[in-house]
Formats: sequence, C-alpha cells, structure tokens
Amino acid sequence: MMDRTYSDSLTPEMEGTTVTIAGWVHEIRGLGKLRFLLIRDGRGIVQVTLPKKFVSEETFAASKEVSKESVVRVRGTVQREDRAPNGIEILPENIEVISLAVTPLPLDPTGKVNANLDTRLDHRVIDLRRAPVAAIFKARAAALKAGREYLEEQGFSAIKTPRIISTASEGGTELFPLAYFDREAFLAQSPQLYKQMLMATGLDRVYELATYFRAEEHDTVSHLNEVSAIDCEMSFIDSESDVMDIVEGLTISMIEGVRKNCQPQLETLGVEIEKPKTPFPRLEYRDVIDMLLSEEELKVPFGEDMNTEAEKALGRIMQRRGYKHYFITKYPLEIKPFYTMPDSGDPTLSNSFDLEFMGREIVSGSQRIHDHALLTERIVSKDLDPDGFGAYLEAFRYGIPPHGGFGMGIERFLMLLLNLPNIRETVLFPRDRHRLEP
Ligand code: AMO
Repeated sequence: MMDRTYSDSLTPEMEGTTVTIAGWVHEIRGLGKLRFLLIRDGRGIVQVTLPKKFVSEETFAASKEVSKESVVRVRGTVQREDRAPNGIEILPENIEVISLAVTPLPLDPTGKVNANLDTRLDHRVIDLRRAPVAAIFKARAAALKAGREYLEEQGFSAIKTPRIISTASEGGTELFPLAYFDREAFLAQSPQLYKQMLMATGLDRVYELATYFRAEEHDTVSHLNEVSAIDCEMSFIDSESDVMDIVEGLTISMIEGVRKNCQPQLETLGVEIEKPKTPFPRLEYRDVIDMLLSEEELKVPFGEDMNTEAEKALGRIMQRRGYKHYFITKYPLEIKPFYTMPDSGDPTLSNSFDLEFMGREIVSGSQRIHDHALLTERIVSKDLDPDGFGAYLEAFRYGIPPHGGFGMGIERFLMLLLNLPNIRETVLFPRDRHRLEP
C-alpha cells in the first residue's frame, strides 16, 4: 500500500513532521505568489500551501498544471494554521500528479453548483465524491450492520435463495422475464417461497439481505425496480405478533446504529434523528379506517388497500400523537398475497401487518398459512395454478410448523430516516423505469 496519512489523523501537534497525503484536488486557489491546493481524501480535507519563495520551482509548477479532481500525492511538512481545516497546512516538498482529471468536469463535486438528480445520477462516480452523498452510504452501511447484528443476536441465520426463479410469489404482473436456456424464467420478486420452504427444515429463524426485482411501471419518488430488503422468516410462532416484535427490535436497532455511529454524517446531511417512541402502536386496519374518517375526513372503503393519501393522513394523525413508527394490522384477506394466514376470528381478515414510518410503508409481513389444503385453495382463489408451485407446495405436505415473516425495504427505510426527497438518493446506481445506466 502507498504510504499516506489520512486528513483526520493530522493535528497541530504534528507541526514540523514530514507526511505524505494523497487524494483528489478539491479546490485550487491561486493568488499569484501564494497558491493553495485543498486535497480531499475521503475522510476530510487538507490544505497544501505553496508560497512561491519557499517551495521548489517544480513543485510550484505542478500546482499550476494540476486540474481540479486530479489524484495527487503530496509530501511535505506539517505547519499549524488556525484558518485551515484541522488547524494545519502542509508546506510541500513534492507534488506528484498520479491521475490528471479532464476539464471541464461534468459535475461540481464541491456542491457549490447545484445539479439536478438526473445529472447527478448520470455522473454518479463524481457525485459520490460529495460529502452529503457519501454520508448516505455510510449511514446505509451502519444501518445494515446494526440490523444484521440484531438478527444474529436473535438467533437468525443468514441465507441465500435463488434470484432466478420459475414462479411469481407476489402477484404475476410485476415479473421481469428472462431467457433461461430453452425455458422462460424470471428475476425473483422476493425470497418469499424459498424462505417459507426452509421453515420445513428445522432452520427456525432465517434472514436474507435480498434483492427484489419488480417490473412495476411506477415512476414515483418512493419506488425502484431493483430493491434491497431484509427478509426474515421464523417458525413455531403463536401469531404474527411474534413477528412484529422482531420487526420493532430490528427497526430500533437500525436507527440506533445510525444515531450512534454516524453523527458526523448526520451533521453533514443536516439531519437529527430522535430515539423512536416505543412500543410502536399496533392499529387494526378497521380502526385506521375509522380514524381517517373522523380525524382527517378521508374515506377509505373497507376492503381497499391504503392509498398514498390515506397513508400520509394516518402519518399526520400518528405524528400528532408523537409516533413516527406504527403498525397497521389485520388487513382484509383479499388484498394480501395467497400465503397470508386468515384471521381465526374473522376469515375475511388476515394475520398480516405493515410497519409504517411517517406515512409510508417500510415493512410488510404476516403469519403464513401452513396447511397444505388451505394454501392450495388460496392459490386457486387468486387464479393461480397450483401446478406452478410444485416444490413449494410439497414443503407443506411432510410437516411444517406455524411460521411467519416479513420484508423490510432498505431504501424506503433510509429515505425516511435521512429525510431524503427521493428514494434514488439511497442507491449507488439506482434502477428505475427509465434508468439502466450507469
Ligand atoms: P412487499 O411486496 O410489501 O412484501 O415488499 C416489502 C417491502 O419492500 C419494499 N418495496 C419497495 N421499495 C421500493 N420500491 C419498490 N418497488 C418496492 N417494493 C417493495 C417496501 C415494502 O414494504 N414477500 C413480502 C414480504 C413478506 O411478507 O415477507 C413482500 O415482498 O418497503
């Protein structure tokens, strides 16, 4: 590895020592006989100061030839300078230009010149050099790390299920078809069928950092066509309530993971994250419909799914009560996928739930049907062909415990946590209806 000192290790106490720094030329300021290069290295910025009188001719010339965003390595002496970042500057002995950046730049990485999201995504590599953009991905990594740790502590094992599949699990209209040798296959919409099949094996608690491919033609600020999710399935449950306990614990851990480990990034983003108010309320769908009518004068006909307007209105109601996170439970059976367990008291309802975060769904889950005959009946009632579900249905014939699970959309979670205006901000290289590049 190259010998280099990162900007965040440089302190005024190091005055007089010789160091080598390396990174991108963030800014060039020239005042005739005094020039400044600001070098950005992914952890911060260091000022390199070049008084013409005190540096060699070659070094001064190099500082004039280099363009913004070029990669350089600078060897020099640390000096105290209160006006510079970290209270230090470097007086260079040598400036090596490792990779010269072409001008003009397609995007201004200092963020002084605003660019629209499309232009930023077109030139994502340059965009990712900006501190507020990089901060999102630090927060994303911290949230996922905390989420994985929580699930492992709770006894969940990491699994990997196929991304190339033969059957839909979440309704037939959202699949991307794929040529699989001489047959048709699809990109997986979710690990749903596989994670349920594993409940028949003795692997009692599983999770997957999954990718959902969804051929939805949505063009909104909260939909993607390639989605990352934390998918869990757990067996020997008494009811969906056991699953909601895990969803709540997972959500709190992920929020805490970001709060504890990403304070500098949150400051860069100008975001303050409060500790979530717990326990998360569990509101029955039926009661939500009544609340919407009485408190927001919004009518959602019983049996219809919550539309965006209704979700937002409920978000306002719950915000007034001090909650950002709350469950909606007991949805009508007909609007939930075939694998959802009907409610034993009222079979028109289901043992299902969504977790909402300030008026938007981030998690959906349920207790599943574990009875082979009922499952087959539900598949047929959705106009699907049980023959297409051979191996899945077989798992229900030879002993399978009561089970349930959920999927959490990681991008939705981050968008809401970091108060971002568009879900695309949370993905390095997002895939949407119009974007396949970069
Ligand atoms: P569902 O289809 O509700 O459930 O997806 C679960 C969560 O994934 C996220 N999500 C999306 N995010 C962005 N763009 C999309 N197009 C998109 N689609 C889904 C949301 C959503 O809450 N198999 C079930 C889960 C389960 O029951 O285990 C499922 O896929 O945050």
